[in-house]
Amino acid sequence: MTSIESVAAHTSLRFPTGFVWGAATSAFQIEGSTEFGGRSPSIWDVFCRQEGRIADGSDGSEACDHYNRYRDDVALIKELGMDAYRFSISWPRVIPNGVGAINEEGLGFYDRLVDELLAAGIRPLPTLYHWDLPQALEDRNGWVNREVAEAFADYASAVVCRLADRVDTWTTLNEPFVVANHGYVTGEHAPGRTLMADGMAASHHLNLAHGLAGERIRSLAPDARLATVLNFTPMRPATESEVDRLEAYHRNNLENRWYSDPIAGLGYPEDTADFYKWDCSEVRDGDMEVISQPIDLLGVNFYSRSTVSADKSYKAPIGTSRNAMGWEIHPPSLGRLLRELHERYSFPSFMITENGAPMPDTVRKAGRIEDNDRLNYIREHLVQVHGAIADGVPVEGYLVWSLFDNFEWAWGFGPRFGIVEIDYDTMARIPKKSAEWFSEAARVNGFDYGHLADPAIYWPKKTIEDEDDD
Ligand code: IFM
Repeated sequence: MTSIESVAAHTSLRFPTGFVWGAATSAFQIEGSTEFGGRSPSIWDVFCRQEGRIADGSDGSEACDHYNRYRDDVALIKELGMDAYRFSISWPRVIPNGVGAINEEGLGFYDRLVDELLAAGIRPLPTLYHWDLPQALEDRNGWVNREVAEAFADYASAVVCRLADRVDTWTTLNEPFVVANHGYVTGEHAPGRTLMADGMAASHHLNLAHGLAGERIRSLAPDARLATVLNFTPMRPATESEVDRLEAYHRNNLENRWYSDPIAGLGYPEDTADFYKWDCSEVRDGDMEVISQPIDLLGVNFYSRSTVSADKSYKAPIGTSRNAMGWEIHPPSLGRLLRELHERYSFPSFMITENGAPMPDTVRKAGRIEDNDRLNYIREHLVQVHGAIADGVPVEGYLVWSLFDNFEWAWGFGPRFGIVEIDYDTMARIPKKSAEWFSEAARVNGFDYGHLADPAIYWPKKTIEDEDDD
């Protein structure tokens, strides 16, 4: 990366040459056509059919109909001037039984998508697993079963063999914490299971899956870069009480370090394993070495921070700025997080692989949604990224979540994260004001920003330790 000018005196932010501007989606959230092209049911198809699981009773069978409209969608991404597009590959489309025969029609879809992107000058950034486990593998105990990690490596090999000549960066998993926690502990996500011990076993097998697939990627595509995508939610205790601090400490270890620490060779935070009563019996000799092979890029998904209390009835104070799903909006936490990740780990590079917000999207002018709130959210977070880069954190790009309004898992289609509106009646794609702003920012590799007279907005490094968190 080229050097970046000192930011404090400027009102015009410019990112380093080559900074990547793009958008992200995932297969189940946008593709639809879940019963076509030889795809088998995933855990999400089954979960959606269970009474009460999805807030609006919806499912992913149509979603944004991207499976049929991918050519137009790629044209739109190009029109928006994006450098890269992050999407996920659906395991049940490619290997319907989870193991064994490859479904040519399914793999062919991603082959064509990658070609279409490249022809449009857009860099494809595929993620191999974004939550849609083939149900056939859940029937064998899902991620609680070690064999699923091995099956994932075989699936990864099949995809990499086919696309390696056109993909420069392979991402193994998206947000394994959410997979293990929401899927196996709280039950709010598919497969809807609720046992802490299962969640802990799943977490190790997800780490192992990353490692085993990583080995395959290294041998099949030696020139490609290996990446994984983790979500980070900085934690702060609600009060200074010992119990709140302890709760925040272990939650932080479980949500924010459980995947990155082992990859960085630091192992699992042991006291937190004890706290959650995990005896580590799933960890076999050699696993931690497989998991800790070097990665080239850590994808950072960031949305919010959490205020943690040991008191389950704790309610955050009214007045905090929140998105339409109630998540606190706190951009400085992103700048701080990036500096902390860089200090803690020696990963060569970071990319913001998801950041964005569901907003009410009620104001419309001349047929277009005037989403100033989303635009501000994105801009304020980009300011933080810029500040972190200025402090030496190697952040190579920013991908907004999401390109489209889409299926927001247990929330259904209610929350709208897109910078492009989807009219679900007509499937029309209508760029919102934030999309136009983002497109211009991508074009000039930055944006004008009015408040830089206040350098504190950058969360300068020297104040990390002693800042007051408000
Ligand atoms: O929609 C999800 C995405 O699939 C994973 N990261 C968080 C997003 C918003 O909840």
